[in-house]
Amino acid sequence: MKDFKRYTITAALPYTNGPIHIGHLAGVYIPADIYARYLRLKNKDVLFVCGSDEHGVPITIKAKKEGVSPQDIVDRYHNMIKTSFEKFGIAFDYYGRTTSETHQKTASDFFKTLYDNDKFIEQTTEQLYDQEAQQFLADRFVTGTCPKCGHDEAYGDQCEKCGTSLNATDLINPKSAITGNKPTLKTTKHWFLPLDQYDDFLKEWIIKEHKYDWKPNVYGQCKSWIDEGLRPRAVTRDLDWGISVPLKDAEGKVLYVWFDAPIGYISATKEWAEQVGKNWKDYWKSDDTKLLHFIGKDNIVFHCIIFPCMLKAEGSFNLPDNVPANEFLNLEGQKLSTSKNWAVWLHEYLEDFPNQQDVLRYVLTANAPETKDNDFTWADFQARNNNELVAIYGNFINRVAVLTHKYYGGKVPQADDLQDIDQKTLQELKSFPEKIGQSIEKYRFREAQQKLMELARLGNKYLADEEPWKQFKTNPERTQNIMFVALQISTALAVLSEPFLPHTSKTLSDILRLKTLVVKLNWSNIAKHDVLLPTDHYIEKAGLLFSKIEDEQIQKQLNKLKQSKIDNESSSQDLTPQKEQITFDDFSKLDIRTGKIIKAEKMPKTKKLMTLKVDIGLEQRTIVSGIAEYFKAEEIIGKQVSVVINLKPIKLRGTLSEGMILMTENEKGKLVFVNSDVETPTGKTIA
Ligand code: B3M
Ligand code: ZN
Repeated sequence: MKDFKRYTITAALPYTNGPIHIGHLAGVYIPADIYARYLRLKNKDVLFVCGSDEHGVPITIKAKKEGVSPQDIVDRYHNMIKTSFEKFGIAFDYYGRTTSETHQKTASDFFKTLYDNDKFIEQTTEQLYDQEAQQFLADRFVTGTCPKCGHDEAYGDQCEKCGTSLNATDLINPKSAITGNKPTLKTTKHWFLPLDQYDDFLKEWIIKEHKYDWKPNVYGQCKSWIDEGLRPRAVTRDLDWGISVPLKDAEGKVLYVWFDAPIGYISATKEWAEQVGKNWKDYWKSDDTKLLHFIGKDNIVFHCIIFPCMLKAEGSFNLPDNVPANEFLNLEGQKLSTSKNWAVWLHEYLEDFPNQQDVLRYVLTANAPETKDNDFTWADFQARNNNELVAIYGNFINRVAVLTHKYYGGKVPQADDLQDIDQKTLQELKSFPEKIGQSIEKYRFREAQQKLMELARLGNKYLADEEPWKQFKTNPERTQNIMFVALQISTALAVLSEPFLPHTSKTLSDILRLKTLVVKLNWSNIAKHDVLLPTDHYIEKAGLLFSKIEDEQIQKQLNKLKQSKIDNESSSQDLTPQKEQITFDDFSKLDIRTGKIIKAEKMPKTKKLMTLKVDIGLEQRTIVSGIAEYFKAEEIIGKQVSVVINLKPIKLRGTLSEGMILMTENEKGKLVFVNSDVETPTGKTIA
């Protein structure tokens, strides 16, 4: 990695229209935080900024829905989001907001500079208009079908499915998000950034210069947009919430949110520099500063094409060196959705798993959607905690601390007879900072964290192989050497865990009392010292680093999601029963038993029918069921099912069917058997 003097790291400014969830953390903030913490541990000059994106239509829509002002909305969520970040240890140097005075002025001046230098085209065009709401429809005020990929909920400025940036008039079958009406057209004047004039610049800068160092998902998207040809893009809007266009003839017009928001990184830098007495320009205009934007994939076009063109047009700013965008995280196989409450909200997580922020950080990094969309499941969360953090990392540290106290009253023992295995282990330990660092520098955070866990594994295995607890009575000297080595590994683990598991690293550093060491350990000096924790250094008693997560805790989370699903279904679907009401007496006439399918055959010459033999305890029944389109015979043999056994037998295609198997739909809309292990949200029967 070229040695830069300074690093300016930005993380996408979240819209302040709701709390944040695991998708935000996994996609943007954890990777950015790992990177920033790593560089700080290497004693680099790092500025890590973020802030609230407080303009734009998402906020206005939320305010309209609640009948409050946009300012009320941003005030509410700004604090909530900021607090969530702090609690999860996302260590920004500064967290700003785009409603701040500095930002208003910075964004306004930026626009004015481009205007004064003739960088815009002024154009009066026909734009979408909602007659009833008396409002122009741009951005998220209008949805329609994406002309590129056919996604039917594309927004007026972007399709989030394929990432393409759009003009509202490009949408097929546009619909107002305010009234649901079909928009009309009305003329209005706006200022456009002629992206087409930046074609040569983008081809040189992205396609040539960044072909190999940008992630393939980022590079690929950019290349295809550039290849298709870019068009001028309006940077102003007819809206009443935003930064006023600083021109005389621009009454009622504001800057497009994607014009002002990225400038928010610069304003945040100015506010931070003012506070800490630095020069903000060093972080944005100096050749030896590396600029990095951490974002989610839906923000690629804005950070790789539009913002760089703005910076280029202005002329005095650095361009980003890299834009390591992640793909999306799904939850239990389904797209995260704020409106459907299909999410794990950070503030709610903390209520259910207090002080377990690092577990979530760990799991989200282990499953980070770095190269493709990825899935978060509660079962995986539990398994990774119990089998990796508790069983490997926690177990190792616990043994080391407990035995050090038991054998040596908490003091690091003398080691003057290190054997080959000890030397080898200490040597291996020294390779970790470099190994982990290499992955971080390539933005491969999953891989980096796996390597960190290899260090914990190394420690755990070393103790298990050397068995100091067995040696203690007969060979106390050997035990001293083993414990000495184990304590060195623990120390390296405390330091190297910091970017990934900051809370754990702090607890472990406190146990080891690293602050009291003469040499302050960091990423760069671990490999340089033969002894990290010297003989006679006193350590505290073991504190619990991780605790087991029980099945009930996981079930509670799954139930929450199930409830969201039910709430959604009942609000979005007509749940009026399709059949006549029945009484309890009617229902209790049904004799339902559990049985096991012992034989299954598709009925010849039929599409849907399958002949089943079901064992219901005292007898076996033949049942003809209409499930052949959904299941293969061999898949269902041995399955537990619920059977109505007192249904009047009926002959179907010559076979007497002596009952009915109960079926339902699972949460993915798939047909499944009703059995004793499955709880059914909706009851549906087919014969
Ligand atoms: N607020 C979009 C988002 O939250 C937008 C990012 C701005 S970064 C300058 O996804
Ligand atoms: Zn699309």
